[in-house]
Amino acid sequence: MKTALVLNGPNLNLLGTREPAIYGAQTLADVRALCESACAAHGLALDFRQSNHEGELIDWIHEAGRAQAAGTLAGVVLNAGAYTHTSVALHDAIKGAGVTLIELHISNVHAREAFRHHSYISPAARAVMAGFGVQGYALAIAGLAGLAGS
Ligand code: CA2
Repeated sequence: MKTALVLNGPNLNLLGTREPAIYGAQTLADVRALCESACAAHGLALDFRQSNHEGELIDWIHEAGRAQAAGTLAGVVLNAGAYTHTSVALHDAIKGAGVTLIELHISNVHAREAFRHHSYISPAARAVMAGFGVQGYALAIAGLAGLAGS
């Protein structure tokens, strides 16, 4: 059984505590449970992580590249949070790792402030999903399973 790695970036540990009009009322623990169900439905194991540190996210993407090359990983779903709009380093990490990665956003970033309209992740991602709320995580896992043929 292959694994889906779901990575969450800065401040996503605050989900469900503030800004419910934008991000909904569900916590990151709820999102993990939703991802567990989605992975189970698609015959995937789940590895679910969150970090507020750019370098840690980069290390995890490198690890994912090695795991995918070894045949144990289906790919990555990445909500890079605000690093989406700032991080050339994450862009380079995704390219360098050669990993199949789906960029995910809970909110429709294109309907928000102009500074959220540009993503450094998108050119390195296999697919992009935004605006489905936390349900987008399940949709992205289904998409990853389809790409991986599981
Ligand atoms: O819509 C998304 O998923 C975002 O990636 C979320 C990021 C934001 O910077 C991106 O532009 C879009 C923010 C994550 C922080 O989430 C919070 C949740 C509750 C309270 C405060 C922050």
